Amino acid sequence: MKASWDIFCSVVDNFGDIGVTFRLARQLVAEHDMQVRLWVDDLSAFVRLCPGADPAAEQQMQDGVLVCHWAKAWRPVELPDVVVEAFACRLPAEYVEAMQARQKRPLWFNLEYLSAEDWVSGCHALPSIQSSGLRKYFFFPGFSSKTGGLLREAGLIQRRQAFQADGCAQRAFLERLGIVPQSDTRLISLFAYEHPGLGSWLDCLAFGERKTHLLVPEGRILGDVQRWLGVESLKTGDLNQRNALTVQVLPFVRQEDYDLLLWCCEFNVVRGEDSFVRAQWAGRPLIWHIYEQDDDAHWAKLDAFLELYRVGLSEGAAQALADVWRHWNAGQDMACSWNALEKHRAALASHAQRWCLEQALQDDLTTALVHFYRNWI
Ligand code: TRH
Repeated sequence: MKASWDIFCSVVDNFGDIGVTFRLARQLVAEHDMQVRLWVDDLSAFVRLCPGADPAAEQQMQDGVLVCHWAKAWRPVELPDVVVEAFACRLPAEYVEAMQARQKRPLWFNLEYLSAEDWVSGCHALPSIQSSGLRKYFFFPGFSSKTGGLLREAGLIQRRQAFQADGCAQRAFLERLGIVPQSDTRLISLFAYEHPGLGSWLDCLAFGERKTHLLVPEGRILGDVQRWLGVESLKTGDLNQRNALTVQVLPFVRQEDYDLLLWCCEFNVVRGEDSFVRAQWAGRPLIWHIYEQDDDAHWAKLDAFLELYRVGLSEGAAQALADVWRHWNAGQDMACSWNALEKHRAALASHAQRWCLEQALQDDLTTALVHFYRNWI
């Protein structure tokens, strides 16, 4: 009989919470033959990632996952074998009571946010005894074999490599989004939070030596782009050119298509958690716009990742990359750091490939969760 999993997702803001949990749910079904319910409190965020979905449905089947609306008033359900509480979202009290009352208790995970910090490997997979007496295991995604690894579907890297070697497939995909790539122009994608210094980066691209076609999915950065362009409005499909820079606004596409977009681009600006990981699997250089935390905890996370990522880069390239990421995340002027980074383009491109292949040697996060479950029963 298939093991059953409940994954709970509370959408804090943005798309990362639902992006990660839906990805995990689909992979459990597709690759591990699990039966999965995904409980989501805000289906409107889900519909953006999965355009065929119904924002009003109490329950719906999407890619083999039973997606259920997590309503405030909890109605009892049959308990599964495994419960994943994503990002400490707090399970319904009645649900926890039911877990406690059951003779064979489910395995309970808290799936944590991604971090490259050292302490993560010491805390990964440790149980914590709850006041209810139940054990909750803290499962940390991460970049070393002492963590739970990263979400990565089977065959992803091979599919990505084949796509990047196939110009026709790339052109057909880009055409579907209304993009006409030019052979003398590089593609860069931009998915980021607001950035007061963005104009300085766009200036660099507009007055740079190489032509750039910047692809901007609808989202929070559009206001800054619009201000720099000096246009009254900016909507999906708009195309504006300023010297060497063409800016095109794209629709927010389904997750699978967002991967293809990253794979087509020479450089990607990504944010949060899930797009950050997907850009690494794209094997191309990136800027990470990290999700800002109230207590500035994100700076330690950014530095911890840079510390890992820089291994194998020359001192100059590592410094240029760190400067660009820090300036971007501080909302500062980008001119000096970006121009310095451009000089290391080739080295950063081969490094991104190496990093991706190295990371892909580890078990993926879903497989790690399933192994843990199998060892636990
Ligand atoms: O949307 P985010 O900023 O989410 C954030 C982070 O996860 C952060 O860690 C968390 O604390 C906060 O939310 C609450 O960035 P992220 O994680 O990259 O999620 C975006 C998702 O949207 C990802 O699954 C990729 C997907 N996406 C598409 O499916 N289509 C698109 O066109 C784009 C641009 C993104």
